[in-house]
Amino acid sequence: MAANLTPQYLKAQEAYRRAATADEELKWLEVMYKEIPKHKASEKMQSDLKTKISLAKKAVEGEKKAAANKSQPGVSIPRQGAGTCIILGGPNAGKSRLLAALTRATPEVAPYPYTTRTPLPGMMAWEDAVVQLIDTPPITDDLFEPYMQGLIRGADVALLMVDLGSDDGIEQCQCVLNRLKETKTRLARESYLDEGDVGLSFTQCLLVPNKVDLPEAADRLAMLHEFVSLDFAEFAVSAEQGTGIEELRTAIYKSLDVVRVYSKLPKAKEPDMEKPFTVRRGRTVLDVAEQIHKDLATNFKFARVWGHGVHDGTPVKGDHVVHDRDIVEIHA
Ligand SMILES: Nc1nc2c(ncn2[C@@H]2O[C@H](COP(=O)(O)OP(=O)(O)O)[C@@H](O)[C@H]2O)c(=O)[nH]1
Ligand SMILES: [Mg+2]
Repeated sequence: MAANLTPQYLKAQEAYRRAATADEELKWLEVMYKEIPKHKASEKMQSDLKTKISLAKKAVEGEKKAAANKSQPGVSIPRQGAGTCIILGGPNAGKSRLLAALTRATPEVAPYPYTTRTPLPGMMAWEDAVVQLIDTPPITDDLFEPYMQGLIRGADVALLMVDLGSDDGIEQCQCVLNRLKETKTRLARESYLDEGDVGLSFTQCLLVPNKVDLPEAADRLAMLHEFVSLDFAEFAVSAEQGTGIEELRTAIYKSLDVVRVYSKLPKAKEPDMEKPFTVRRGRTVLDVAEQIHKDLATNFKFARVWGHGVHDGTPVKGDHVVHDRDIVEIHA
């Protein structure tokens, strides 16, 4: 990119991509505008941002009016763990069964559609890290809950489940994609923000054909490949019998692209190896400090790191990039 964008700008841009409301969009656009380097090379970006800010302001007004007319209560689920994965699909695809297979949550699983009426989170373990999964009501021609867009944008990854146990499974999967095409929230191989279109946000998606244990599943999977052009990484499973479930578990964790870091208190002899902190790959000890406590980042002096490329608690500055399984001791 022409303009030298700061880490603060990039973080705000990522938050903007995930914004579930116009209010949030406006907040992050304003941070992006504040953070963008003001020079010739970034003039076009600056004026684009100004346009987006004024559009967002109008949208905020619209939202206020809608709220005053009291339409639907919003649904927001506090983020937990190393990242959030939302389970999507048509009716009976096995979304709830998959949540039950990957977590200790106990959603209602039933052989009839529309059992799941509200989003239900559960925590999925991967080694010593945990990922938040969210089971959701189906998306169909008749049903597309208004809060779903916000949940999808806010998620780090989405699973699009396909019911290989029914002749309607492929069409129902296509229907989910069609409904999303009517909105500014879409699925793609990677998460990104379409800079050319205001608010058009893509969430990374894994395709999960389910019920491979059934005899007709193989033929239906071949049909899915033939008739639906999908560019997602694919993990076929049987949520009921466990086939492919561990591969999917690992793929979900890996898709977050985070590293685990263990913290050690300056006075403690040993680090806390029980529960890692997680930050995006490429992030720094300062980002780790922020995760632990806001004050720790504000008052950061230096850190000692044990791990990749550093030995014996080498002192490092805030911009030192952390690696998976590093031990970090922060001094403030
Ligand atoms: N044979 C088979 N049936 C499954 C599998 N996963 C889910 N089911 C069944 O499909 C039906 C719908 O499952 P459910 O999880 O409630 O679907 P949801 O509507 O997408 O949440 C239930 O009867 C499940 O027992 C699977 O892997 N194999
Ligand atoms: Mg369900």
